[in-house]
Amino acid sequence: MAHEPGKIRNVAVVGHRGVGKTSLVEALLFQTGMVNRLGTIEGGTTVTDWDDDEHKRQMSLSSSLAHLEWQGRKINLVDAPGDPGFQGDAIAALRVVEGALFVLSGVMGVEVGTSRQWGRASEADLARVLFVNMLDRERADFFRALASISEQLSEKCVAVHLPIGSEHELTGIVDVLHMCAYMSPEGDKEGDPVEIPAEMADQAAEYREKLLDAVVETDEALMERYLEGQELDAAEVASALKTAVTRGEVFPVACGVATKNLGTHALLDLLVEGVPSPAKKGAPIEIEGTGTAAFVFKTIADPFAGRINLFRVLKGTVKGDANLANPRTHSKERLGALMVMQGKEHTNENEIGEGDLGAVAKLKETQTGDVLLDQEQPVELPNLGFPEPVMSFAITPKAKGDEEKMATSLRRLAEEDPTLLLRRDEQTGEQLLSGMSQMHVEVGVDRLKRRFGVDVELHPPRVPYQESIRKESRAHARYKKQTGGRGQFGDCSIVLEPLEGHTGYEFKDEIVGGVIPQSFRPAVDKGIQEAMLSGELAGAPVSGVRVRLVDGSYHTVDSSEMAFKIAGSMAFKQAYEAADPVLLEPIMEVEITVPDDSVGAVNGDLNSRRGRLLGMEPKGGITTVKAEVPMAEILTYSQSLTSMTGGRGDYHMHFLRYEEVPSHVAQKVMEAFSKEKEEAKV
Ligand SMILES: Nc1nc2c(ncn2[C@@H]2O[C@H](COP(=O)(O)OP(=O)(O)OP(=O)(O)O)[C@@H](O)[C@H]2O)c(=O)[nH]1
Ligand SMILES: [Mg+2]
Repeated sequence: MAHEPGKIRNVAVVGHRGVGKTSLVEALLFQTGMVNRLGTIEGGTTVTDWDDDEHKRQMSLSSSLAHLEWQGRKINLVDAPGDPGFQGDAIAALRVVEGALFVLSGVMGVEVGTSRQWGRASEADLARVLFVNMLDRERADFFRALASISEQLSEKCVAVHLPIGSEHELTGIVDVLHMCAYMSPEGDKEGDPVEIPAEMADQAAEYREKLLDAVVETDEALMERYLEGQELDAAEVASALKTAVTRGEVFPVACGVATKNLGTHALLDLLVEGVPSPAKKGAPIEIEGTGTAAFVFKTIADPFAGRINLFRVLKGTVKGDANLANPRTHSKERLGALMVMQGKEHTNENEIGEGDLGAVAKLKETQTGDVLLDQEQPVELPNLGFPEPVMSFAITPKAKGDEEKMATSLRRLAEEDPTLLLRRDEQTGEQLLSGMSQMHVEVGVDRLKRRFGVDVELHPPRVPYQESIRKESRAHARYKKQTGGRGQFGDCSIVLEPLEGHTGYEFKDEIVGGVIPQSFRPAVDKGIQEAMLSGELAGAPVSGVRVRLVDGSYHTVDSSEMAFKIAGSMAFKQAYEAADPVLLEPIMEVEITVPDDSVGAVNGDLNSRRGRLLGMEPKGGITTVKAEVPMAEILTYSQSLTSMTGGRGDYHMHFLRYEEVPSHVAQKVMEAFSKEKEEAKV
């Protein structure tokens, strides 16, 4: 039986890396009896971190789906990875839900990842509930975290729960909405609410007042009565809060300890009350004019079960064994059994109703980002806005002959994760695997081996240098071979001129009086273009050159296209040497987000990478640094940033333009090139 859309809550669990999202999902499942014991990250026993690679690294690497029942509602939880390398999954998760549960560390407060996800949740206009976790840890401080939340995320964030005690003496939480308390179950099921301990009475009253202030702010009628000094009853406040939260006018801040299952009872209440149902909010992605529509937000490439697609029903009811159209591939997909996922486990269902999340296995071509419709019609596919990969490695199979297998397996991994990209660099000829971080690419490599049995090696990629010229030059070349029979004769004079910005190529035919017949002139051009593919400095392609073909001569019998091609290439090489050739390198624009206290280290480091600072934007403890940095210097930045910021930094970059390489650096590149050439000869 499908669930009524009004009784469903879809929640993406997001936040910075390692703040306890997966542990919290586990606690919620445990509290509601979906699992019988509270699994742990350390034991590799949580429902939503089920992959071997996740166990090995003790972190989430992809989104995982779970569900539970509370107060007669079905809550779907999408446990998203916090690491920026895997943010593609978090981005997609935020597109299929009505609400986001932001988990924060009580020690760290708001972090780079929190702010970034918050921005995305704002764009999607989601209801948001916050949970300050890890309050049992040393140096955890709920009120400090709360201050960072209201300063850096939104002033509309307001505490609804308070800790009783702190750090290792934390004994429970107070719920100032329902004016009750929960004592720490220390890993057991949380019991029913109890009375607020006497020593907490004043603080509870103070925060109750703050909560009321925030709530009446959103409700005029209530505000009037409140100002007149009338007592507002609990049900009224709860209902006004509920409305405000569902509309995104108030963001309640809860707290607790995921690993002890403290705070889950009150949190579940908040999710049911605060997150709007699909019936209330309407589909997060609009598809016009169709009866049934589902959106695939995640694809899992499993070598045994085949491909599994996780989807959200946008409209209508998806039935098992239905034939649905995929407008991207213009093909029909026959659905097999439908599944409701609980981590890696599933139960079969006959149908998945509107607003619900489900899964289906073994579709032929459907992948992340696709929609499935009851009938084919042109639709604009929702743009998930995945960021561009920021770093690339050259990838080669360890065993010769595995190239094809490597490519097909990587293509399957890319279906699962569109931010993992395999492409061939036309210039360097290398296969490049690009991803969002070094770890992201390395996890891809682990999966290649584990799932597809392909062993590969990663190397830093070659920098796609270019070459160009800085002044005009002229050369004359004659290619002549006359040794019995038909000979070869080509002869030309050319002038090279630099083009603006070191880009482009122009060929100007300025031959007068037919000193080279019309039919041979294109051959000169061709010869030059071939010579330009590999410049003399570092074997890099030459650009930014205008060639004028100004003079030449020919022989009625011996001249041929081939001879003029060779003459053109010879002339170019001569002229190039005289034209003050220069090496060009790609410059990247880099945007780095780091905690304020790392800005000094990061800027110093950029300086040593020949970076140019473009600007800095501090915002509530986190600074965005923009800079231009040569690609050659930033190939392995991921590791350095992690060590400079203790894993709290994040960056992305894109290609900007080519620039001349400073001569002392160019010297080294050229030396390396000639050494390589020597070695190749041996
Ligand atoms: N002391 C304490 N440790 C916690 C708490 N919650 C989680 N942890 C620990 O923190 C670590 C990270 O927990 P996860 O649940 O994997 O965090 P996450 O946010 O899912 O991490 P990613 O998905 O990788 O971003 C694990 O070692 C947990 O045992 C908590 O409330 N208190
Ligand atoms: Mg996790």
